[in-house]
Amino acid sequence: DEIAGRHSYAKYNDWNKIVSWTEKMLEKHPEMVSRIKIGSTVEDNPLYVLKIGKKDGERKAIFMDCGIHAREWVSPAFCQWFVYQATKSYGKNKIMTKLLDRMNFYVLPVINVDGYIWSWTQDRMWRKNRSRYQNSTCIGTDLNRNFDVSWDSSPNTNNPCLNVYRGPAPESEKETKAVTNFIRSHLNSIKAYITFHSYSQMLLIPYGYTFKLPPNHQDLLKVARIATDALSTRYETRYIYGPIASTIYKTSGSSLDWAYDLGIKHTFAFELRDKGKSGFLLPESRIKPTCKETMLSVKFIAKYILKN
Ligand code: ING
Ligand code: ZN
Repeated sequence: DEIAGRHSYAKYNDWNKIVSWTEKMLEKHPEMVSRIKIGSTVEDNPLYVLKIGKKDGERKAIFMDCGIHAREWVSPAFCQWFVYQATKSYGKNKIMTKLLDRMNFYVLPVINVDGYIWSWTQDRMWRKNRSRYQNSTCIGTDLNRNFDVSWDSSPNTNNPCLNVYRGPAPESEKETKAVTNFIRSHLNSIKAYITFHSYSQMLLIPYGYTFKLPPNHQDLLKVARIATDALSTRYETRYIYGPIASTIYKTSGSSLDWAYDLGIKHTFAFELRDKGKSGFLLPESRIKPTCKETMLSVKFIAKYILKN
């Protein structure tokens, strides 16, 4: 509405603005964008995936999600930017045109919709979703500990009052279930999985639940190195890269490890800007630069997936 203002790529957009933005993308690019409702949240908000690219036939695909953690606002901002830039540069930018001719991108702009709304209306530092379980007065499950991969193997994740609560069972959360069902049913085409968090300036690869390295570690490490090099070309932003466990910390039940062990051999997690100065409260003036540099990285990963 008038008072709240319009959707902007240079600002953080609330959930209502993001929903109407998905509609705008559909209207603007009907031949290139479709919207799939993959499920709904605990509070009955819709979970929308935007499919970008040609609509006919089966193509290689990359699945990307943003906003698994409520307070990491620059993450959904990137997913919106990605859809905008990709559709806008089709037919103009040679690389993007080739990518969209030959592959599909599935973009989930906000997974944790209920938490995102809560972070706008009640608690800016909220991380988890908003589910409740009878045996605790504490609210919320950390969706990035709720996936069915070494679930419950790290300390503290069994405490409903902590930020890393794993939930009462693997895939107990509707948001997790919606994503895993969608990915499982598109496993033939999905060749890469990319998830966006903030903050720390890192590009993470498997594993989080073990210090063991996956069979194609060298490959993933090389892609991560070149992707972070590409990112830094724009503003010299420094990213570090490496396996989750040795680069940030050990984690169990993460979406990245789950997707990898399901058979998607190229999985990446971005920890976007910054390194802690503003942390989750990254100023709006930093949104566009963050998105522009990250785009270079994602484009490189997509080119690599197309070739290999
Ligand atoms: N960090 C992530 C977290 O879930 C992470 C780190 C990313 C772990 C990907 C596993 C997989 O703790 C933040 N900031 O949320
Ligand atoms: Zn996060």
